[in-house]
Amino acid sequence: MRLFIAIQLNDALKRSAREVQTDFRRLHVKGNYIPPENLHITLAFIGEFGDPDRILELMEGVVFQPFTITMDRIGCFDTLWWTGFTQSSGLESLAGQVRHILADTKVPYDRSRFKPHVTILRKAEFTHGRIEPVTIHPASMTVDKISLMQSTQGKNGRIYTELGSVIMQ
Ligand code: 2AM
Repeated sequence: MRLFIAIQLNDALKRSAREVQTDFRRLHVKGNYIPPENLHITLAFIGEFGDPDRILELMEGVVFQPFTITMDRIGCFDTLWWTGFTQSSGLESLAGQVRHILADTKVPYDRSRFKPHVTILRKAEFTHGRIEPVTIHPASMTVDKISLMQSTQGKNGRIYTELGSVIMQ
């Protein structure tokens, strides 16, 4: 099964991301708009792995103090558009810790550098010229949970299912 470890967004962040998507639509930008239930921050992408319980067990070893993140920017990697965050040492060290635990136990994961972002639109196509949304209503949330997610292909796109999570007090 296709697995990744992620932070799920609270409603305020989902709302703010949706507003940016609405702005893209108003600017006649075509593409794959990510539905609200699929919005997340990936900490580590594992990919095909047969033993989710093993990953959940490893996640139990992650320890962090809950911290606040603020989503306040928009950017792109080529045709993939995202919303991003005020630099957060909490986020960096959480991703670092998750990845260390996977590396230490030889669980393969995508080693590309961690770039905290929420993908909101893939394969963007500017049909009326390249005018980009620039405003985002900053939104914050407390990160106190990490989730093991399974990605499957549904009829109308990817379905992400939370297989389990670890919550910090
Ligand atoms: P993306 O949104 O920037 O593409 C599920 O695919 C999640 O894992 C997405 O958030 C995706 O990021 C992320 N991811 C990271 N590395 C990936 C990879 N090598 N293949 C697919 N998804 C990856």
